[in-house]
Amino acid sequence: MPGQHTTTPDAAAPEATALAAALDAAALAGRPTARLTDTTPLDVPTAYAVQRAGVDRRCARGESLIGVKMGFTSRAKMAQMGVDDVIWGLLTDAMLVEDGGVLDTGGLIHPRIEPEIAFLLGRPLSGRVTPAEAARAVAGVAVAYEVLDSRYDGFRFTLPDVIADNASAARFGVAAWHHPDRVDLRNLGLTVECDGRPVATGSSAAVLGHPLRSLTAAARLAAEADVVLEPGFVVLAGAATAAVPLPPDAYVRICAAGLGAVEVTTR
Ligand code: OOG
Repeated sequence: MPGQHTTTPDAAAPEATALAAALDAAALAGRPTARLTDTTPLDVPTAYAVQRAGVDRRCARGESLIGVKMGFTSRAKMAQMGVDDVIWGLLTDAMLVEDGGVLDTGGLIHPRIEPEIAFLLGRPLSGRVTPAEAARAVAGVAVAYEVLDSRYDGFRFTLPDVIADNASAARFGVAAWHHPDRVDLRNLGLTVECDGRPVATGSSAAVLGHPLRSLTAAARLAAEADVVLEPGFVVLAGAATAAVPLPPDAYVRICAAGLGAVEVTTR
C-alpha cells in the first residue's frame, strides 16, 4: 500500500522533504502558509512526492495509514476550488474521529466539512478496474464526513499545491458500516445539519455519477503510484456537496438515506 510507495523521484526527494516539512509545520502550528507554487515550480508527480513525505513524517510520529480520500470527484467541489482533476490524499488513524465524538477545531486553521460515502475494503484493490470489479473489493459502505483544512492562506491553491498538502485532509468520521449488497449508492440524498439546521444537501450521484466510479479512480491512482489498497482500508469517495465552514461549539450530523447518520460535536 502507500507504505511501500516506490515512485518518489530520487532527484526530487530533498526538495520534497523540505516542502513537506513546511506544510507539516503549518499543520502542527495551526497557522496558514504561502502556496508552495508561489516560490517553487511544482508538477503533479513532485506534488505527490511532497504529499508522501508529509505522511511519512506523521507515520514517524506514530500514526498509521488506514486509507485514502478522493478529491474533486464532484462538480460542486471542482467549481468551488477551481480545479478539474481527480486527486487523492492519504488518511491516518490520527485523523479519524469516532462516531459521536468530539472534534477540537482549536488546532485547525479554517476547517470545512463535507458529506461523503465511505467504502471499507475487504480485498486488495489496485489497477484499471470497472465499477463492478471495484464493487467486489468492498466489504462495507457507510455515510461519512470529511473535515478539510487547507494549510494555505485563504484556502486557495493550484492543483499541485493541494496534492502536496495531502488534498487538505484533516479529520474524518464514519457511521456504522452496511453490507454493500443492501444499499443502492446511485442516488442517495446526503445532508449536513449544524445544530439541527441543514447547511448542505446533495446526492451521491454528484460523486462522478456513482461513488463506485470514485473507487475505480482510487484503484487507478494506486496503480499509478505502484501501491495496493489493502483490505481494512477506508476509501472516502469525495464530497457530494461544496464544503461548508465548520464552527466550534456545534453539534453536526451527517445523514444519508438508508445509511443512517454520523455525528460529531465540535469544540
Ligand atoms: C481539496 C480536497 C477536495 C473533495 O471531496 O472534493 C475534496 C479541497 O477542496 O480543499 O476532498
